[in-house]
Amino acid sequence: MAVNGRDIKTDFLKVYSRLKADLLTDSAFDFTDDSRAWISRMLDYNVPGGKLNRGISVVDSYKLLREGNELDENEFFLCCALGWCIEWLQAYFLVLDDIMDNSLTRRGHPCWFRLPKVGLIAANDGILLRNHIPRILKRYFREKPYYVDLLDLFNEVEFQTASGQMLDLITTHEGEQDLAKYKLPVYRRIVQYKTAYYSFYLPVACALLMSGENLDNFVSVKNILVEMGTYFQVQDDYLDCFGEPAVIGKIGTDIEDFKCSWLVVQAIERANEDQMQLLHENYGKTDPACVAAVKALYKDLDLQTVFSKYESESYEKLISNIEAEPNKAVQEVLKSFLLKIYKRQK
Ligand code: GPP
Ligand code: MG
Ligand code: MG
Ligand code: MG
Repeated sequence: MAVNGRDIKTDFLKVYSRLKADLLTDSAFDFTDDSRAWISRMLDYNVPGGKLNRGISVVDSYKLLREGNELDENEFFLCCALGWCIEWLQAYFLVLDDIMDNSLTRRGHPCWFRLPKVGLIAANDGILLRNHIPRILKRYFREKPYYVDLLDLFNEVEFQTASGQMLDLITTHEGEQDLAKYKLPVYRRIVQYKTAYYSFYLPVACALLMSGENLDNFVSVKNILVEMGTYFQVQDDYLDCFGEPAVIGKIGTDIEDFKCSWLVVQAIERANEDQMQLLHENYGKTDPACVAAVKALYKDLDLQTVFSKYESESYEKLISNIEAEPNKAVQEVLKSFLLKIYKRQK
């Protein structure tokens, strides 16, 4: 195993195979051939096919926190296992989010629930994916002094994400659709909870716990990561409309779903009366002509330029907050995370 350097993705994926094999031989359940085949296929379809940024960030962050001291094989494995727990969490969220958002594709393939043999079995698969995380943690971390903190961290972040998802969903309620409430503070609250904690804070918090740190001492780091996560979701919203489905691996549904997207918030801030009228008539409709009218309005309002400006301003602000952090290794962790997402196309 190439413990330090070179092809981390290959080594990271090897750990996936080991964790999957563990789960398929978990003695707490008496597997039949069919159930083992189902889980095997469900995991391969939903867990490893993404960018793996969140998972690999645990390994990268831990290495930086060690400031050049090489990781031994076991430490490398443990970092990867924690990284995979985040990828499992992500798979669980996405399987369910795609049902809730009525999405068509994910990572370049039909959403799991769209497969004819799957349908709403996907809801239970989501629950199973979620339950795999404490199975992995128990097997490899039970004896660690930070085991309870780790469990608590995953539980808290899951709670925050589900709460953010609730905010995302109840603002789009049929019959109560109201563009007037789509203002920036409402937006920021939704995305902080639904995306930022699990995508940005969680990987770094895992690396800190493994390094023996107390998370209470890293409040400013958490704030920076939550800000970075907000920037990441703004990119996600932008790409939902202006990204290339072949590149982002999914077809956007935010306009059809009446989402409180960063784009619609910006449009509402800038629209004149006629343009507001157009939004009221077309936002949240599945008719492709309505979707096209909203996209045309976004172009008229030059939201692509507004986004570019937001992107460079966020970057500058984040860099200056990072540079104010006293600990150099922590600065490096935060910068490496930011560089992974700055100007991303997918
Ligand atoms: C991203 O929203 C947020 C999530 C995937 C969290 C889901 C949380 C649950 C508790 C199910 P999104 O809908 O914009 O993501 P995407 O664009 O990838 O569908
Ligand atoms: Mg969603
Ligand atoms: Mg979605
Ligand atoms: Mg999205």
